Amino acid sequence: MIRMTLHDDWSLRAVGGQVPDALANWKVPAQVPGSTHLDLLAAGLIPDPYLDRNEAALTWMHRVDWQYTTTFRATGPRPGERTDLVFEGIDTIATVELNGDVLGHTANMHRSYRFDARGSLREGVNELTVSLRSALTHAEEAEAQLGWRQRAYPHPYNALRKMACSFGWDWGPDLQTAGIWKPVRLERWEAGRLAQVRPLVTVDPDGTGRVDVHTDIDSADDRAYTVAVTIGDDQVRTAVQHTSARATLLVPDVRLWWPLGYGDQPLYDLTVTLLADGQPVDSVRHRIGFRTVTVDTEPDEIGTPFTFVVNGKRVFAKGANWIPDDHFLTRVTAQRTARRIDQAVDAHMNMLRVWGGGIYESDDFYDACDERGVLVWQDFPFSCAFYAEEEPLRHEVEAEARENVTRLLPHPSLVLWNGNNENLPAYTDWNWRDSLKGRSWGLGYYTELLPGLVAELDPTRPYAPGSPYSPGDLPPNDAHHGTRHEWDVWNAVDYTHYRDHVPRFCAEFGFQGPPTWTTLHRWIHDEPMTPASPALLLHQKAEDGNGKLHRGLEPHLPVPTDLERWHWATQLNQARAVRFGLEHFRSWWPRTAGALVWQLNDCWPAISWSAVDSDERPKPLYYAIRQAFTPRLLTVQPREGRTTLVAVNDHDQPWTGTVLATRQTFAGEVLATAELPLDVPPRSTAQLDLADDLLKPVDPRSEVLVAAAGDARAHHLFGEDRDLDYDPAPFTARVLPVDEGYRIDVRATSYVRDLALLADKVAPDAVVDDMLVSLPAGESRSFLVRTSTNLHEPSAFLGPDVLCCANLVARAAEDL
Ligand code: BMA
Repeated sequence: MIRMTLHDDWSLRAVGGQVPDALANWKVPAQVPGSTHLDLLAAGLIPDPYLDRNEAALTWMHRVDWQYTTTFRATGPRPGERTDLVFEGIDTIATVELNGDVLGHTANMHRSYRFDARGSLREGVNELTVSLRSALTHAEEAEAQLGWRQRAYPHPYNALRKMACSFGWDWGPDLQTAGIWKPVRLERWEAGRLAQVRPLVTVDPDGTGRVDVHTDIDSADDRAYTVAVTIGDDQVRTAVQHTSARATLLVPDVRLWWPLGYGDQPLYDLTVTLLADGQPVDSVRHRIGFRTVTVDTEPDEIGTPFTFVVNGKRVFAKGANWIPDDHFLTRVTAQRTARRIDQAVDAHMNMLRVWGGGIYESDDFYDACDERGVLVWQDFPFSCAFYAEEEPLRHEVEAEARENVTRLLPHPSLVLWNGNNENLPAYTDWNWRDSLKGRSWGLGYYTELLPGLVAELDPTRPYAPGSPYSPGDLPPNDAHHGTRHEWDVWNAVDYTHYRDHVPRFCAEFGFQGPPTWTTLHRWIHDEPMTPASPALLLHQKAEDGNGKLHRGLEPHLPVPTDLERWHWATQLNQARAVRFGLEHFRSWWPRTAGALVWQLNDCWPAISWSAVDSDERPKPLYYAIRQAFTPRLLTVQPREGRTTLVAVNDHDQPWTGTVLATRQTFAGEVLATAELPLDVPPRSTAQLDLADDLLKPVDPRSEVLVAAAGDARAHHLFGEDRDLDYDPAPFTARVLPVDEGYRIDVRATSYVRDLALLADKVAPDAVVDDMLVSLPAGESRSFLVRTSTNLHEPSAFLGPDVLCCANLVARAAEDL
């Protein structure tokens, strides 16, 4: 097998559509893998699409037809030799020609394509052309043929198989990508090749690892074919019957792969080799991990749980939803992906959900999750829309599902296939049903086609029809059954209403906030910049986004008029809203068995629900998530009409000791104390009663309840910030240079609520180790800021809008 990568010497030109005069008749060098926006940007023909209002100025690109061309040298085909042109991914509607011969057409970004090039490949120079039609124009025509179907956004993303958010979303730009987005190569082979390899990995009850390898081969002639499966020193061989073979390899006393926080992630190298007449002709390698996974959905006295069970252990899924990490997918390197997943790991996340408006994630993504013990829930790419079940869509759906299930199943991190995002409530709850007028809407994909394919190809893994989902005729978002998306908070009610429901698994919930100050100012240059200035508003994609931000803030903190204070207050409120939800969900384990925050990452600079912004900087929300996901959490929660303390022990060891609880004034005078014995078994929660004298303040405006056990802390206030008598300048601080950057020592002179160091304001590369820390009067805390910037004035870290806290924005400016 000879593989020749074809990534060099590509050029790009527009061949149809309305191109601005200045761009007519050009041809630019093109990157493959890549996309048209990036090529035009590199050639200086368009401005950066993420900057200010450029997105709106680039809508002409929606209607353009493009042509990618390259030449490459090759020897002509030899007798008996097979020559295939392999495209791992084309975005999206394309005709592929080699030396003027049409090799085929493509219509699905989620698939790869293999074209037989034997009749067209020449000795010497070959010309390869990929002509792309406007995906939008194609989708509109497809929709006219299939019938209109409801969707959450204007363009008919549901009429073709292309990443849905490519056409814009409530956190993403409407910059329609086009290009050859994955590798392309010429494969030359004789005898045979491995067309498909499916290693199904399980663990027998006695601890023996079992790999069942299913292979399909493509053969060029009639030899004796054998498949060899190797792990370390162990090998099994099996003869190919017709075109397929199955071999089982057992690994006694195998080391188990565990989710983060439960154990190690040993990975084993698996090699599958195809031999023709005893000679190796092709091979495939995978790194596999041995573990079992199920989802417990056995009805119980409350309803229907949704609890992941890995290697027999019930797991509370602590995690977030994952969207494409850059709207221009080809810029997402393995390193960038690994940094993002490291951030998830540092925040104690053991699960990421790859959301269905994006893609089947990359092998880089899955490799990083395999290595770190991050469980992955993969949606099939269907989101917030009705989808036709007729041709030509149907066979595309089947083809992409077959291919991607096969591609991703070797990864131990993958623990769930999920049919779609929110299409079931779209049918039952969103008043969309009547618009169908009897047309298909995708149900057959989610309840028959996709589960059938998973059962056929990947029978070791659980499948869920959708997210959210409840079994039978129940409303899909029923809190007592299956998965739930909690969006009343953010859309309609205050975040304290998270406590209205105890879902069995909260697969989505979240709250918006702006990106970090530095990211905001790198991409937006409104003069003056306000929350409603034109470029900033273009980067706020949610319906009535700023209205919801402000209505969500007002019950807690006044909405500042000054931009910098507004920025801090809205970031803080985002963090608090999600922390409130997370502590509630965790406190209900094992009834609630998962909390996935919407959303970990961003795909462009935006006011969005993300914890990490598009320039990779953690927002205050990120720190709040990390604190709320700490393995040992103390949280004050209502139970049966009382205020209690819940201790959550997400650890294999019991949590024992003493909780010291005090009610004290903001000035530091202790008014009541109690010592509460703590004894929480592994992976469980315990409720601790709080005596009345801890809970009944003399002056609710100036007292706080603090409960502490080791590093775990819970703070409970007796009113909303805007009603409390905080000292607006409650601490002293100093800054010292240290090896990694700077250390900031803070001492509370009065109660400090949610102290944060917005370090990027001082140096763009500066990152602080913790924030949103509350300090009772008299307590000290040091923060480490990592930066390689040598600062002339490190005291800038102590500025009021850098080292800030809730006290700063708790009162409206006019009240101070
Ligand atoms: C959820 C997601 C996305 C959306 C998010 C925020 O429903 O599935 O569709 O971006 O809400 O509105």
